Amino acid sequence: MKEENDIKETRPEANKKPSAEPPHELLDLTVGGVKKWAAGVPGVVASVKDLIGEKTLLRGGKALFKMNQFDGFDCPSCAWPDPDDDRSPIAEYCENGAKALAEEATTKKITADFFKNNSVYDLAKLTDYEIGHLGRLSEPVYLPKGGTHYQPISWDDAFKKIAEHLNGLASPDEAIFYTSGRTSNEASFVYQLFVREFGTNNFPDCSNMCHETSGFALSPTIGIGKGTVKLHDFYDTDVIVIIGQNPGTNAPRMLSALERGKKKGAKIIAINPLPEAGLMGFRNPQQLSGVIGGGVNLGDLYLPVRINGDLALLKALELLLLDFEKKSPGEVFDHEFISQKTVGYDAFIKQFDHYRLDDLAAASGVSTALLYEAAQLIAFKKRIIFCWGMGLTQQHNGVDMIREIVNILLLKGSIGKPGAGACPVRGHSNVQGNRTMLINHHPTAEQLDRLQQVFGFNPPRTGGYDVVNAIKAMHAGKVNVFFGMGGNFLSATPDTTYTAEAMRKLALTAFVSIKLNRGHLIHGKESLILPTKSRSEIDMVKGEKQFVSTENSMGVVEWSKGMLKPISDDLINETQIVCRMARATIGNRTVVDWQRYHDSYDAVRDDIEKCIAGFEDYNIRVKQKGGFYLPNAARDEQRFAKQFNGRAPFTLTTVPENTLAPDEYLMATTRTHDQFNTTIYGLDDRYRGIFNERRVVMMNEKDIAQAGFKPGDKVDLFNYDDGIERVAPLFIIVPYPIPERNTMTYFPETNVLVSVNNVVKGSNMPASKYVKIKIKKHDPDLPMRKASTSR
Ligand SMILES: Nc1nc2c(c(=O)[nH]1)N[C@H]1C(S)=C(S)[C@@H](COP(=O)(O)OP(=O)(O)OC[C@H]3O[C@@H](n4cnc5c(=O)[nH]c(N)nc54)[C@H](O)[C@@H]3O)O[C@H]1N2
Ligand SMILES: Nc1nc2c(c(=O)[nH]1)N[C@H]1C(S)=C(S)[C@@H](COP(=O)(O)OP(=O)(O)OC[C@H]3O[C@@H](n4cnc5c(=O)[nH]c(N)nc54)[C@H](O)[C@@H]3O)O[C@H]1N2
Ligand SMILES: [Mo]
Repeated sequence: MKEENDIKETRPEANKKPSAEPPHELLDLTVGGVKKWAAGVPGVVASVKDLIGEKTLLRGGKALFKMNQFDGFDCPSCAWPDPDDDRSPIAEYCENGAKALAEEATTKKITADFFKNNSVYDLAKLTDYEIGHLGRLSEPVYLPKGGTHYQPISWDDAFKKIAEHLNGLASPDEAIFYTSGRTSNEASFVYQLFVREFGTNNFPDCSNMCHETSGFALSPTIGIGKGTVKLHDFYDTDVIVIIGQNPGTNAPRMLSALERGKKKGAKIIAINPLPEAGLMGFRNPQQLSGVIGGGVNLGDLYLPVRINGDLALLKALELLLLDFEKKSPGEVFDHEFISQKTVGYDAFIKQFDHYRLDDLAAASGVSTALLYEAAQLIAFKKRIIFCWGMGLTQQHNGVDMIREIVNILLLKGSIGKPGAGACPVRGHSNVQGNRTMLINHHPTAEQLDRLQQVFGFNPPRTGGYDVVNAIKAMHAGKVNVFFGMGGNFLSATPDTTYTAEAMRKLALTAFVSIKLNRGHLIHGKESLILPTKSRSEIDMVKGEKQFVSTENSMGVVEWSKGMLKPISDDLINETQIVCRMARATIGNRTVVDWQRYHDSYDAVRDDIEKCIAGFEDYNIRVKQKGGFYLPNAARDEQRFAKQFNGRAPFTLTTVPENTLAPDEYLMATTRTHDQFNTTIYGLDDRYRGIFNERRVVMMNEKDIAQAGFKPGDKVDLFNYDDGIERVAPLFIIVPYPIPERNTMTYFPETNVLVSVNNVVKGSNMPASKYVKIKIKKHDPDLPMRKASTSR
């Protein structure tokens, strides 16, 4: 697929282009012990310190106490739900929510003058941490063809440029409209409406790198691509399994729910190649006992699965459960549920004639003794919740893994009843809402019919590009315009060198954003950066304070009202950006009253209600305390897949053969405790005991010795997928309790190693947690991206 010169970009002659990667330079690593506790005093101290560090203590501090409150705004960090009833009067937030708020509440800002003094090339020499800490974007800027510096542009002229480019395309499918997961329901709805009226379904979105795998796995089995539990289910359950997810860092408020469940007797099983702090113990910062010590031991059982060993592990559990069932018929499996609510049970059970526990245990990397303990914890319990995250969704066979989880839930009848079910833990705070609002490259015919009935235009019927296909289409020259509603497409996506080439081929890139990021520096021939309001800021429209709404990980739609003064008077909210772009582009042929939406979000919500099921009386119910739940037939009625008359099928999967060459390792890319995706809050990964360095590769001690390395050695990482060499130079080896032949690194630094063709079967997501790498002693002659010298 790639040509020889595709890889040349990391060679010296290419250094004249702005760097698509953070500088290849090391800081000053220190290594402490792996932590066994999450949150507690250091968590709270770290969050307050962060706000002070951003000189925003007053601004941010005031806002913190409104975050996730009934009349406040939705935390911009993760999608974990807020309690339906009793929200902490002190604060319903966590350390990482506070960091996310500090990021956007900063009083620092970037003006057009700043861009005049700093070329795009020079800005790209900064680290991602430095770029993120330059401050908030405060006015629209434009990079002309051949230009080296972004320069000021009026909003009207910016929309005119976009309109010119879009209207000049040979086909609407030559434009791509990306969405990150912070965009509100209201802005998402008008966005997809404009893009569909313009004429394309090219909606790559961050779900295509996140939980697309979950949706793809769940829809055909349980009939809905979303989870089936409510927060309350965690408070009264028997077993919670957390597989491939790191709640202590990425959904810290989940720990309070685990703590509550645990106190009522729930057992927690953690399945992860790393003994993550949040899976082991928790000190609740919102309760006095958590602040002064105490704390709860969370994990009852930790299974150190090998990277990608999960399918074998889940099958081993099923095999053991079957054994228990044979010994105590009817006590382990829920036969009434199986016969009434499922199909395919006999074929499913039959497959186990061919599996041996020892083989499955060996493939999973977990001992038969530990597997037996896990099966025993589950076997005689009725209420089981499975939670999962990127550790599964970003595996090449992630769809199978999630369907295997569904198989277990079906065997146990543990779905669609209190204290039980499937819980994909979503990422971005409104990523689930974006999808519900039809930001989707493959909408269903019914969804499009509905749009047509309500609005009268004929929406495009052919599917559009997802993230991976968008990159390939841009690279192949089939696309000319990229519009990004938030996010950092370049740094979040795989195969950085290839993706950068793809972006550089475009005629126009336009990015709506609150902060500058590297993605804005790898641009098309012309480029626009359009600054918008953050969720915590007041949104006045025609003298009236507006609110938006979002949907959390458990399908609750709730309002969100900003309360901080916007950082600049020249910011336009996302809904109005879309309305003005629509008017500029299709104003003379549109059937939609964009001015109405521009002037009132109530009007947007009224029309959402007409188009999308579950939003009846939207404007009334969204104002109720705690919002409202969207319907979920799997959860509420045990009604599953339509094509099986409401039953759920068991799925037959196969255990993959994972062969590695003698000098190969599997690499999973993950987040530190100090980042939100590509936004780097700080340089520490406190719970993992790794400080002041991101270019590290975590390795098993035995592997380090066997390869002739020592802890602290400098190495280069290579990937050879598609027959080409990808290199990520200059990493430091950190010995870590991780299974042999497995390694862990941080993204976005190692995205350069992930082939655009290394995808999850079915969902077409990048398999960023299944990357084959080689590790070689650092070669000082390797061409490298140097950091800015002015620092
Ligand atoms: N503070 C903060 N919060 C966030 C984010 C953030 O970056 N920072 N990001 C948000 C977003 S968009 C998302 S999607 C979520 C992501 O939240 P998570 O799903 O927790 O994402 P990751 O940190 O990528 O990795 C999850 C875990 O997978 C494990 N893992 C890796 N490979 C395997 C494997 O083969 N098997 C198993 N069982 N486990 C494996 C890793 O050790 C890690 O503990 O968090 C959201 N919340
Ligand atoms: N190797 C590897 N790659 C991964 C992952 C991984 O685990 N490993 N995880 C993947 C996952 S799960 C995800 S979700 C993607 C994330 O992909 P994205 O969502 O594209 O990336 P983010 O880093 O979350 O986007 C951050 C940017 O969004 C902008 N922003 C923040 N708030 C707002 C707002 O309110 N409005 C607007 N318009 N802009 C805003 C800021 O300017 C910031 O620079 O990355 C994926 N990439
Ligand atoms: Mo995500």
